[in-house]
Amino acid sequence: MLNLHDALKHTDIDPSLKEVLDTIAATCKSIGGKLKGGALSSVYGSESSENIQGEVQKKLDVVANALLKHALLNNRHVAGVASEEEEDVIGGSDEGRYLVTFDPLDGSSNIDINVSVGTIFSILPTKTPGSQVTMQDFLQPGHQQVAAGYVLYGPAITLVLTTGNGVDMYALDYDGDYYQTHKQIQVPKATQEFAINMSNQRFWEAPMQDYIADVLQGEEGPIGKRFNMRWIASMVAEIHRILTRGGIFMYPWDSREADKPGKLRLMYEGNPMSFLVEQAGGACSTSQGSIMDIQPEQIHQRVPVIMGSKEEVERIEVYHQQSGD
Ligand code: AHM
Ligand code: MG
Repeated sequence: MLNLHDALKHTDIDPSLKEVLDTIAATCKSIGGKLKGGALSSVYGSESSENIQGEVQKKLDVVANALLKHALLNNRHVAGVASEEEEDVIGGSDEGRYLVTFDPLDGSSNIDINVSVGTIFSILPTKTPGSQVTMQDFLQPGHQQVAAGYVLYGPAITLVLTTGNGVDMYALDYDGDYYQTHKQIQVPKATQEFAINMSNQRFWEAPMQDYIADVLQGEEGPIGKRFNMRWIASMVAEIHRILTRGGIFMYPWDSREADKPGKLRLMYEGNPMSFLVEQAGGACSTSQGSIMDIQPEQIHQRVPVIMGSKEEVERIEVYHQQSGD
């Protein structure tokens, strides 16, 4: 079976980008090792600190962030990093050609209960090689990404990657190497499975409320088919399910906090997951248009997210267009 290193060797991507991907893959192996140790690794529980998002940090959020930051800043091809857990961007090598943004441990509420979590990453080109990076350098729309992926720490540790030429999956074997298990995966166009946190229903906009109400009516409603629902509260696990068997994942705009249009972050979650889903033939939307077309204004900006099987994403966009919202 082809390991990650050899699989990347057979592509025509820039060798320095391959080295960045190798660094991420190796670091995620260490993060996965800590998770596998569970309570024995002393990584359960929370820190007394809050991150820039105003969320209490889990111990493993801090550990995973430190591991990725250290490894990437020691890679000479990395010009800078931005993390969901860091207030500011951090400059790296002057000769670096790549910027890496990451959510070191997504789905943190699942750490202490031993349910799947993941690391999400996005790689952007440096616009100003040779000079110290600034926040501005990172503020590129998602369609500029040169690579994106995640590592799912589930029953198997799985790396899912795109470099803009489809989506491939790798599983971490006992020998410590990632081996390719799936090539060019495709999200089925139609689905009967949806994922949304229903407890936020009353805070959604009217078209989202209408769509879910119709979904819940099943074959007797206007959509005319019966749906199943899943909610793991771990975006990596939800997107992995969707890449594997189809479905739709939504964290839409809600009115809970005026300054947060949705919970998820554009640079660490919205863009990399959109790149993967679109590369696998799925669709992604804010409900008003493409996530990857958004010109970011802030590194930690939030975005409403609707992604997965194309037919269903398009249907939700129609609900919004018809209401004018
Ligand atoms: P995190 O990056 O702080 O872990 O938050 C992101 C996670 C997503 O993985 C998941 O889809 C969502 O938060 C779950 O949120 P909620 O607890 O509101 O259902
Ligand atoms: Mg996250």
